[in-house]
Amino acid sequence: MNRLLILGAGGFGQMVKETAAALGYEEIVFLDDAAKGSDVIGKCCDYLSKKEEYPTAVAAFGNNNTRLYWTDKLLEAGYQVPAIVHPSAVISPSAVLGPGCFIMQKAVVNTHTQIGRAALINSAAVVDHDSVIGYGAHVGLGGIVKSNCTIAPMNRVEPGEVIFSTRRKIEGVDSRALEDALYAFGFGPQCSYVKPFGEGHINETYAVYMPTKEGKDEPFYILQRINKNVFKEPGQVMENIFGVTEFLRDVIRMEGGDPDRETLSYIKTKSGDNYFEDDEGQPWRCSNFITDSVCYQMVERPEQFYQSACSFGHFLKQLGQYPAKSLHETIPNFHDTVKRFAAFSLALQRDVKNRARTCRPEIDFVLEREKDCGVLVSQMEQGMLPIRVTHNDTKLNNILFDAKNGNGLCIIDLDTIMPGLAANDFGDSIRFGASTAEEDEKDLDKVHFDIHLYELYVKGYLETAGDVLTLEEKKSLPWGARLMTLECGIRFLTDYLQGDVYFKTAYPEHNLVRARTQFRLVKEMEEQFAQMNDIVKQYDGVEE
Ligand code: ADP
Ligand code: GN1
Ligand code: MG
Repeated sequence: MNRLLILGAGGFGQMVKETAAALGYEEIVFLDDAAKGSDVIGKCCDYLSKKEEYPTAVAAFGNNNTRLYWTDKLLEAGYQVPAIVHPSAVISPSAVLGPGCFIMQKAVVNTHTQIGRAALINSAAVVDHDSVIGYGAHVGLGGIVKSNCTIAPMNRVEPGEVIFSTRRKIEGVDSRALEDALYAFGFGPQCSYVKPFGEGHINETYAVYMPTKEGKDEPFYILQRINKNVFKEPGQVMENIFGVTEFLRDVIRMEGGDPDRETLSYIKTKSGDNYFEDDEGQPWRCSNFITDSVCYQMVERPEQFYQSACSFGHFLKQLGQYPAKSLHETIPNFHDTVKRFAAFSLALQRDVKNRARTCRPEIDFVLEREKDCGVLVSQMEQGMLPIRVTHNDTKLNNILFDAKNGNGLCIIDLDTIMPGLAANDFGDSIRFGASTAEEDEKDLDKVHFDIHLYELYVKGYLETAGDVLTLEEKKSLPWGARLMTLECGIRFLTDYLQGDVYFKTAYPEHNLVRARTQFRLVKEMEEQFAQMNDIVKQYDGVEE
């Protein structure tokens, strides 16, 4: 016979008895210290002696401490202690119910919830999805525990009370703003941990790790705080990025590629915005993490540089039909080298950190090249060079390579997509990638312009984009390399003079060290300029 022993014959005990009867228990008896009646067969302390006759028992006390205490005693004694669920309650099959818990009439226990042992979910209460009710806790009559909440063990939710989502502590989160951003994109309840990622000079980048079905943690998203000092209008940056990436998805699909891996997919906040603004007014955005990809700080094998040329050449073509007029200028005059020179002159004149005396040779290097700064700007102003949709920050670490086959996979860091010159995109890649050392190498003897890498890049770029570039544009490429390198050096030196207000730095001379490597490369490009021009001629596809 199906028998149940109930400890506690008070009001709640009687409710449990009725529930047990509805569940099909045929003989239901009580142990109680005070109550009398034909169905009370002893005191609670007699429980050990009843096990053989009644191997199934629960502790039905309204008081949390008493209910938990006796539930644990029954479990210790080896009783079967079931969860008692009223037939009118609605329980998700994915909910996990602990021993000796009670789910009363018309209660709702939603998906992926956990109800601890001896917890009580009273009549008409609701526990929404992904919430956890600790052992011995009580959700009172009609109480509502919203999704993703945790009710601590032994706590009480009052009748009719509504509990709003509580936040978990996420490992790696060291600021309120980062936590707010994670929750704004909806990752808070699941996220395993976050950690700083990448080596960009501008934004603050984090990889967001989530649990997989196999129980491992993997990076699923890239969360970035956009540098508002650099990008004054983050809304415009994100409008550009959403526009371009959504356009690219269609192009990639038409090419037969994989739109989820060959371009970034940006994710909106839970309230549908392109980015999240934290309490301090700082903008955060989020994209998918491209798995099985590699990012290089320096060319490791020449083939990689050829691949990067093909990727950037292809990118230029993919955006050939993008409505350039719809793009916002996210950093005004970004590659106007003449204006960059003017900004440098002003910083030098002000010399707010008294640093000019520490970098005289570098200052002279720039001053001697004032005229060069105007070469491409004037060609553009004369209409000799077409304005295209360009990336404007084409360094090697703004491409992800496919870890499996080594091919260029996805162009990232789309903040500076703006109307611009192909020569600048070409040139910025050369500046960074055709160097024998990293951008901040202190030993200048290690820093050289590698003309073989340059040739590989010319080859890849013209093989992919050569059919859309005009002859004048092709001829402008070597100047692009010289001027992007000079301009970047000028920008590093300007920032050094201004006290490191723009680029991230790791030590006080970091920007000066960077400027020096750029000027070393410029000097070597100047020495080999005739050869640089010849190489472009060799691949420009024009019959002599
Ligand atoms: P910054 O403007 O600071 O350079 P980036 O957008 O280039 O910021 O990101 C910094 C680094 O983070 C990149 O160089 C790359 O290593 C990594 N990264 C960025 N986005 C992704 C992504 N979606 N998937 C994988 N790695 C990424
Ligand atoms: C910055 O964001 P990141 O690190 O990819 C900079 C580029 C410079 C580069 C020098 C928006 O690129 O213009 O060429 O550092 N980006 C911006 O390494 O200023
Ligand atoms: Mg970058």
